Amino acid sequence: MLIAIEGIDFSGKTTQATLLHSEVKGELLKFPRRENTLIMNYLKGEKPFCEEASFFIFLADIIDGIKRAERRVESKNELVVCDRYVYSTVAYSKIDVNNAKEIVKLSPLPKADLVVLLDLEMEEYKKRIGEELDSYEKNLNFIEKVRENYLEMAKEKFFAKEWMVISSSKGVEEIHLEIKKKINSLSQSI
Ligand code: ATM
Repeated sequence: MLIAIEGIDFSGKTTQATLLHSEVKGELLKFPRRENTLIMNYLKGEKPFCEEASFFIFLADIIDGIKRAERRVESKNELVVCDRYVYSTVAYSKIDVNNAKEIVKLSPLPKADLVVLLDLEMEEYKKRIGEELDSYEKNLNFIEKVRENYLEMAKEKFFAKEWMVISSSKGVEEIHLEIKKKINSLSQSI
């Protein structure tokens, strides 16, 4: 099974993905992969490629990572937990979002069995970035757009068997239990 944990920065994705992975049989994949120096350099502000190309490079990173975990993705008894998946590629896309969705649908990637969207409201986001606000403030409009893109995908149930939206303002344990409950109900219905 493939479970994607999604959301804007500071929404608690890594905490939830790690917690879930620690309790189930399977694998944890974090995208973009840290060993992908091309992407890491891009995220550091270097310009190894243009913004439009970034969509395809992030997508290629995911395709390669998922291909290597294919056997587990197809297994009913193992969970591949992704800390970000193609929903990030669409939500953060520097190309038109509708085109981005069409390209994802045409890609060789599997749909997630469940997407967990940890939804963080902008006011709470500003509080969580705290002293880093100055460096991020210029990006607030972009982050707001990313959040809207995520909520739109959840509404459309884009490219996944199930979506669940959970408020990031809930406690870590409460969110974790909600996710586990949902996965248990999905496993029983497979
Ligand atoms: P993490 O901090 O979760 O590792 O993600 C790094 C950035 O990569 C994140 N940016 N911010 N804020 C989201 C971005 N990203 C994309 O733009 N496209 C993608 O396909 C993925 C997986 C991440």
